[in-house]
Order: sequence, then C-alpha cells, then structure tokens
Amino acid sequence: MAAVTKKKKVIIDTDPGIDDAMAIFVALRSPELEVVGLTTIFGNVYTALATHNALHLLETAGRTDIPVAEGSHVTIKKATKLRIASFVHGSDGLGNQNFPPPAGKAVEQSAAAFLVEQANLYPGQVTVVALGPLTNLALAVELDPSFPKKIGQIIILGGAYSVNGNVNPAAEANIFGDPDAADIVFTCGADILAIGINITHQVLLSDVDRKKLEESDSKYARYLSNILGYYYDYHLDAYSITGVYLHDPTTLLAAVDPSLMTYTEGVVRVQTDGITKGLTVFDNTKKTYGEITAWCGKPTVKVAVTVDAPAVVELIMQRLLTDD
Ligand SMILES: [Ca+2]
Repeated sequence: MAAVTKKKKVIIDTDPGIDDAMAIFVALRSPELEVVGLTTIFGNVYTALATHNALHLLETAGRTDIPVAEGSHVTIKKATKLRIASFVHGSDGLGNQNFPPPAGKAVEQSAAAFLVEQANLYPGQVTVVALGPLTNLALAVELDPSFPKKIGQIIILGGAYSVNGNVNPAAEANIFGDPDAADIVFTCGADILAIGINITHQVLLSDVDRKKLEESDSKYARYLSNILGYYYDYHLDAYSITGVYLHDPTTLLAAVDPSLMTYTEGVVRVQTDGITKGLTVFDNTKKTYGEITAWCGKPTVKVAVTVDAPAVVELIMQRLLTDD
C-alpha cells in the first residue's frame, strides 16, 4: 500500500514576474504541496497587475479553484513611490506576450487578512513562500500579533548574505522594495528561512535547459518558453550570461525538499534608509559584543548558505516538462 503523506499547505506571496510564473507552475506540479492561495504584491509589477497575472497563471494551469487575495498597493510606511522591475520582466510582468485578461477576480479579503485567516484555520500547518517584497506579511503581523506563532514557516526569497545586492551593491530587490516591512518580518519571531541571492545566483537555467523547455509538449514548458525570452535578454545585458537565475522556483523548492539546501541560524536586521537601504545584515557569530546592538535579543532565523544547484535545476525541469 502506498504511503499516505500529508501535503504541505502553501500560500505563495508573489509579484508575477517571469520567475514567479515558473515557481507557481512548479508548486502546482509538486505532489508534496497543496497550494491554498496566492497573495499578490508590487515588485516586478504594480499590485493590481500582479493580481491580474496571478489569476491569469492559475487559469492557464486550469486551477481556478485556488483563491487569489490582493495585497498592499503601498509600502508598510504607506509610500506610493515604488520600485517596479518592468525592465527585467516586461511591462506586463510576463515578457510582453499580450495575454488576454483573466476571467476571474480576486477574493474580497486583503492578502494580509487571508494570511491571518489561513494561519488561524490551520495553526502551525501553513507555509508561506514569499517571492516579493514583504509588505503583506508585515501587515499580517500587525493585524494579528499571534500570526508569527500560528504560521507554520515563512520561506523568504530576500536578501544578499555576504554578497552584493542586485538592485545596487547593498540591496536585493525584494528587501529593497519595502525594507521596513522586511525588518518587521525578520524580527517577528516566526519560523523563517531566508534564501538570498548568494544562493539563487548559483542556480542558473542554461540555454540547454531552455531548449528542452522549447521542445517539450508540456503546456507549462511551452508557456514558459514564450515568456522567458525577455528574461534571458535582461540577464545577457545585466550579467553578460546566457542563462537566467531561478530565484523564485529555487525558493519554492525549499518548501518541497528542504534537504536541497543547508542553513545556518542567527539574527537578520534590515537597513531601512541611507545609501545601504535594503541591506540585510546577518549576525551568526557566537561573539558577545561589548555593547547592546540592534541584533541583541531579537529572534533568530535560518539563512541558507549552500544549495545543490544541479539537483534544484533537475527537479524544476522534471516538474515542468510534463503536464499529466
Ligand atoms: Ca518574485
């Protein structure tokens, strides 16, 4: 008799986004996961378009049973001037493919209210995979101070640990998008696993992998082949590489198989202003500093330090190359 394993309940907080699209498809194709909802946030696109794209991706996958809850249109400090990465993902967020508008709508509930509701419905059982700026999660913490203890785990794509950022030398894009929210989330006391670009810059989808996607009959592979061109062009311009970094799908796989990475534990604080705005500073030393620091007494989080990159790429490809 086949072993009955319980699926992990997952909410994906997302700003689709070409690699978000890939992560969402990998999640839907992973028997280990039950995607209970998508929540949306600004980042690669503005929040309204992120919602539109989340609905479109679920319709593409034939999974309109999964609710989409729209997130904040402003940062936690109510800033309306946002950093939007349309130059990475296209002005539509999905490689400028002129997809038809989605038929469905987001639920009435806000993303933060949805996150709090699901954490209360299934205490300790819901994993949030956060693939954009952390505003919705910070709002959930504000809405319900018990949220950090009720949520199962928060897996964050965010930060640059002992490496340069990708917005500027200091900051990674998701943290830079709302550093105040990120600092609230990193210090909220939840079970947090952070995956920074020191990890995701090791996971590259090569031209050979791209060709396999293009030659596949899978609807997911075909869809992604069409939208990936814009992302490849950006990587060639920005990094002089013929491949793309798999930030979001790599982070999603930490929910599928945590053994693909190793972690170390410590306190992460986020710089919220100045030229290093968005910098993540991870204290995992055993040192007792001679003074009280801003890291003292704060809850620890896990930060990924190594990744089995070939295994991650293989698993992503395996999930996308079939659609049965
Ligand atoms: Ca994203």
